[in-house]
Amino acid sequence: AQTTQTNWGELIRAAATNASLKHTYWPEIERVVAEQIRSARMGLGKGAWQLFVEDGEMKMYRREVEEDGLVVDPLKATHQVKGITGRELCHYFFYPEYRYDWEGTLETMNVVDKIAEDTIVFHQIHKRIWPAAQRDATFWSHLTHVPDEDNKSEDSPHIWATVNSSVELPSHPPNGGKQVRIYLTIILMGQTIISPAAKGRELKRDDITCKITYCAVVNPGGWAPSSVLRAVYKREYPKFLKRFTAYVIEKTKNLPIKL
Ligand code: 18C
Repeated sequence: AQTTQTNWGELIRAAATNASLKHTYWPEIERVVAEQIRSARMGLGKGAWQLFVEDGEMKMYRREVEEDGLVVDPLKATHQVKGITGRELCHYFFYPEYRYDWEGTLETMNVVDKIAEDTIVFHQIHKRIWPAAQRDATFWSHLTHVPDEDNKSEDSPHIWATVNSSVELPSHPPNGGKQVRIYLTIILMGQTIISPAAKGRELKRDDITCKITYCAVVNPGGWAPSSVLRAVYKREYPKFLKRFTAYVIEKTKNLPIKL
């Protein structure tokens, strides 16, 4: 009941930089980010979601949905990783300087506009999959954090999230080049759990676990054979989440913990 009352918009605004708040995108960013956090925090509910990948702590669920004959299956994944924080997780997902290190589907990535320290606009061209046309995407990305409703004590770490959502850019019209434009809405969210054993002493990486939720809806934008598309995402989503979390563990293992 508590969750339904939470004013996510207000919490997202409180975390945002002034430059983001002043930008024309802000009302949309606030709306989409709030909606994504709300739905990522919601459990799987009854029915509908089918488990299609299970690998240790990592679980991936999908709903089979088609729009105008195109597969747009929503994905919801949960994972748990020891030794990293939600903040660190979202840091490496958000900032462009790390993207080529972990994003296996990328051909090129360009920062179109750095609106603020917490909002960046990207144009990405992705690898082509035969026999479909190559895809590209234009989207804003916003990094935020909100208090953890499950753990309300003053000093408990915030939940961190990065949300990516498609946006039209006059400078990069869809289907202008040889790529077909895809449309995406994605959230990566991390909640840091601290072992009670760490109370009263210095925190070590062994004491922390990051509970991860990743949700994605990708509209392929144009023709792509359904069976190939479902086979591709079944391979790519788990590959991404495993590779990316391993990357964050590696990058942070000798750094001070950032809660
Ligand atoms: O969230 C992720 N990455 C973010 C930063 O890049 C960002 C980007 C998301 C776009 C992902 C969609 C890319 C599709 C392009 C085709 C796939 C190429 C595969 C290359 C294989 C070598 O938010 C992590 C993303 C994890 C990967 C998700 C794959 C989802 C596939 C969905 C299919 C949509 C396009 C279909 C193309 C036609 C295929 C027959």
